[in-house]
Parts: sequence; C-alpha cells; structure tokens
Amino acid sequence: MVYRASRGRKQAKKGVQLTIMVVGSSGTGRTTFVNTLIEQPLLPHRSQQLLRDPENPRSEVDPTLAQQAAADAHIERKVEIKQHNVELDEDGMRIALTVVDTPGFGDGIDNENCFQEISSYLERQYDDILAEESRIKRNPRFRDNRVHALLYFIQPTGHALREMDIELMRRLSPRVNVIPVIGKADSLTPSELKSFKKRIMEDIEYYGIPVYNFPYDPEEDDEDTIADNRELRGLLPFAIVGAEEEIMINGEAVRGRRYPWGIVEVDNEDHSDFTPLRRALLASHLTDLKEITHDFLYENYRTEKLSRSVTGGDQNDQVLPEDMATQSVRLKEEQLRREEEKLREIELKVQREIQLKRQELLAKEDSLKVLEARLAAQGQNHEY
Ligand SMILES: Nc1nc2c(ncn2[C@@H]2O[C@H](COP(=O)(O)OP(=O)(O)OP(=O)(O)O)[C@@H](O)[C@H]2O)c(=O)[nH]1
Ligand SMILES: [Mg+2]
Repeated sequence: MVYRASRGRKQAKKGVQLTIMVVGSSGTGRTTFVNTLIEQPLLPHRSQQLLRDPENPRSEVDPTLAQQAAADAHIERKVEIKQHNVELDEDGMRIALTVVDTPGFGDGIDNENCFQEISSYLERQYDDILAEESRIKRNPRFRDNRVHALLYFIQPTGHALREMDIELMRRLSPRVNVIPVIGKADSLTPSELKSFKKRIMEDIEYYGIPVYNFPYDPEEDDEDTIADNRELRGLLPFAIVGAEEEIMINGEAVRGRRYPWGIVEVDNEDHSDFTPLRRALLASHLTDLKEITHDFLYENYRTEKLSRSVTGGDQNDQVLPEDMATQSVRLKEEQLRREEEKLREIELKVQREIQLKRQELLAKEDSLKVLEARLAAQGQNHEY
C-alpha cells in the first residue's frame, strides 16, 4: 500500500503525456472545442489570423489580409498540421497535453490530399519511435509524438455520415484511436440528435469501422469498469457544445451559448456530452488510449513495416537491424492477421445479409398485418 501511494505521488509529480488530434470539416467547432477543453485560448481561430493584432481578438481586421484571404479562397489550402503544447493539472495529476490541429476540409477542395497528409503524419510518429528503438544509444531528448486519440468532428446535419466521413474514419482507424463526435450539436433538437447518433453508429457498424468504442472484457473487468465503459459507448458519437465565453446565470458564471429560447450549457450533461468526453480523455481512459496506441496500433504498424521490408514491398524502407528469424515470425503473424481480417469481413457480410433478410421478413409481416386488419374490417362490415 505504501509502495502504491508513493508511486502514485511520483507519477503525479512527473506527470503524463497525452496527444490528441482534431480533424473534421471546416467550421465544425474544432478550435472552440480545444479551447473549451483546456479552459484557455490555446488555438487561434482562423478569423483571428486576419486581425491587426492577432493577440487581441477585439482588434480590427487587417483589410489587406482579408482581401488576400478572399482572393485565395478558391486555392487549395496546403494541409498545415500544427502542434500546440499545454500543461494541465487534473486533480493533482500533471498532464503535458499536445493538441494537433489539422485544417478543416472544404467542400470543394481535394480531400484526398488532406487524408494523405494526416495519415502520413500519424505514420511518421511511429517511424520515429521505430528508429529510436533500434538505436544502440538512446537519445535522451527524444519526444514521443504518437497521437493517442483522434477526435473526428461530424457536421451536425442530422442526416447520415457523408462518404468522406466514412472514408476518412475507415482509413485512419487502423493507425489511431478514432473517437467520433458531433460538432456544434446544439444546432439540432434533442430528438434530431438522438436519431442522428443512432444513424451514425449504424453506419459505423455497417462499414465495420473500428472506432474507439471504450472496449471492456465482461469476464475480466470489474462491474464499475464495465458499467462506465458501457455508458460511454452509449454516448457515441459524443455531442459537443463548445463555448469560450461565460454567461451569468443567477449570479453564477457558466460556459454556454445563448439563444432566444434559452442557454445551452457546456458543462451540463443534459445539454451536451462535453463533460463525459473530457473526463474520459483526461482521466478515466487516458491510460487505456495510450496502451492501445502502443500495444496494438503501433505494434501492428511495426509488424506491417517489418514484413514489408523483408518482402521488399517498399524499396525506400530501411531494413531494420532485426535478425531474419524474428522477421519470419513477424511475417507469419502478419499472414495470420490478414486471414483473421478476411474472416471478420466474411462474418460482417453474413451479418449484413441476415439483417437484410430480417428486415424483409418484418416488412412482410407488416403487410400481412395490414391485410388481416383489412379482412377483419370487411368481415365486420358484412356482419352489420
Ligand atoms: N452553435 C455552436 N456554434 C459553435 C460551437 N462551437 C463553435 N461554434 C461556432 O462555429 C464557428 C466555427 O468555430 P471554430 O471553433 O472556429 O471551428 P473550426 O472547426 O476550428 O473552424 P476552422 O478552423 O475555420 O475550420 C465559430 O463562429 C464558433 O463560434 C458550438 O458548439 N455550437
Ligand atoms: Mg479551427
């Protein structure tokens, strides 16, 4: 016990490192979310970059910069991935948080470019670790920049996922813990939000996208963990409301957005899923996100990369100093993994077919019921 306590204190003192990436369409509220999460204006808003004094959000807009931005609006924006660092104190635990901001996707621009940039950014961080691991003498200044969670911002359309959302989540989820969120969720009514969430999760399941779904083991985990994870899974995709300004309600300052019909409070769990998401990211699931990144996602990448270098699939890859025996084991593991993947695809296909058949049957049942009701009604008419 004494050992545990002192270890806990030590860790609290040293702190933990966490990296979060925010991705999504332009204007979905990514910047506002980050600033709300860390309770300070860490990320500048795009409009702020047009100000005469970028440090002062109330200063005048620079007309030359604004004109230039308007003239350049049609030009494909180069993907600019930016890291921002901040230190947080979460109930005595120091968190060195890195937020990686990616530019928003536009409707007209070539999104393939953005996908490519994001996915190679994620892989580059893995490559850096791989190179560091194979060094004889470790670099004491080495920084592990692997991304532990990618928050994917879905537009609050209320319809369904767009092809682009599906494609992006599908392509990035083998490399990173993808957590889907609905940005600016207060744009929808509670009932619209409920059915939108349901629809999104159906799509995610249908396309077999392995998003981070708060995994638990019913046999191994304790009751509280299971209940907590089930609850968080049930909130997916998290409905986000962000606000950087405070509003006074009955003399108390709350973070929220004001509407003619009332105030949407950021920290009120009846209004948004911001608080449970924040708690999961910065406290309850921080370690799990890091462990999955290291033990599973990075390990898979490492296996793929090593097998590629053995088979010569990628001529540009450096052959790493591993002996051939280990590499052939890795090749076998990779083969097994591919076979497992194939099996999973078949399983998903069968499940989909069963689902379709079930729907067809239900539809038939419904039409039979209508027919029966009609017949019964006719029978009654005859009796009269
Ligand atoms: N209704 C509502 N508006 C929001 C919310 N979050 C942000 N906004 C507003 O939406 C606009 C865009 O917000 P940003 O946070 O700059 O969005 P972004 O995704 O970072 O945008 P880009 O970086 O320009 O792609 C701003 O006018 C915000 O005030 C929210 O939760 N609800
Ligand atoms: Mg932004």
